[in-house]
Amino acid sequence: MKSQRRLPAAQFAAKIRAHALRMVHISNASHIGSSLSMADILSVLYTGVLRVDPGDPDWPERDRLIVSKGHGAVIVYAALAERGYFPVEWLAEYCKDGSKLMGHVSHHVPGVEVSTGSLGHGLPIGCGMALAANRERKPHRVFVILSDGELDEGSNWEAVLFAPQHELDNLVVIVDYNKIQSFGAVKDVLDLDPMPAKWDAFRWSSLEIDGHDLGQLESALSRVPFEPGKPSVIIAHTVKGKGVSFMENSLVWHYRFPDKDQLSKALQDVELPS
Ligand SMILES: Cc1ncc(C[n+]2csc(CCOP(=O)(O)OP(=O)(O)O)c2C)c(N)n1
Ligand SMILES: [Mg+2]
Repeated sequence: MKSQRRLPAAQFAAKIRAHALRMVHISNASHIGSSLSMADILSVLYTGVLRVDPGDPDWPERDRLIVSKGHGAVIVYAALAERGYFPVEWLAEYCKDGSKLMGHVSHHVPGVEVSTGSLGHGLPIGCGMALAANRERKPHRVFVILSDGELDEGSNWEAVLFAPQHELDNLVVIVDYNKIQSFGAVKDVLDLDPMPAKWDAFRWSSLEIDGHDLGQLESALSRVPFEPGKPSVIIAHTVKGKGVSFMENSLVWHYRFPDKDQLSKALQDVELPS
């Protein structure tokens, strides 16, 4: 496996937030709040946790990452570009006719394992991949990022039931628990609390963390599985729109895209202090 240039997670996160903001501005696309919400999770995964080789995206022993909330495509593509899977220049073509980068996460893009966007499919697929790896005695892990509103889909709960039965301790779920879905607060649409108790009752090993604290993310992700023989779930408390003052915890930025002035303000917000 070739060695790759790695940026520290904070610097990586600032870069991908800025890319994502420019991408939705250029393409008039939605889901910037959703994307900013998982920027820190993706940054920690790609700067230290995932055993992958961007020079050989199909390396059989690579860890698999499924971003089930495929509407957050801009931040996924930005992370893949910054990690070296394809040129950063591709990002400017996001969502344009003929572009390699389609609106939702697509497996035609180097580094993407599974096309997602229709919510509720990432975890069932991840269970299958983890089961196959165990049966074939392969060492790779399977990581799945779920959104909270996505957990309204019943298919997730079949998979949550399935994974402990098959002792899939090579499977790690990260729930991007930002408390907002497309048209309202999660607690008003379909309340998920108490979250850890639900997963524990299904015989997963759970951990609650601040999903924007890079140290907590690194520590949690570096010690999976939490218990041998059990799948792990990290319930990451996050903020929709994290990093941009006027987007944080705001429902409208699920669909809205920034105009020129808003983009320039947002880019200042996400810049790291020098
Ligand atoms: C099966 C399915 N139904 C509906 C949608 C439309 N949709 C796109 S994003 C979204 C919900 C977003 O809320 P959440 O899952 O909490 O994700 P967040 O953006 O907060 O990360 C919905 C319902 C979809 N993509 N798939
Ligand atoms: Mg949400």
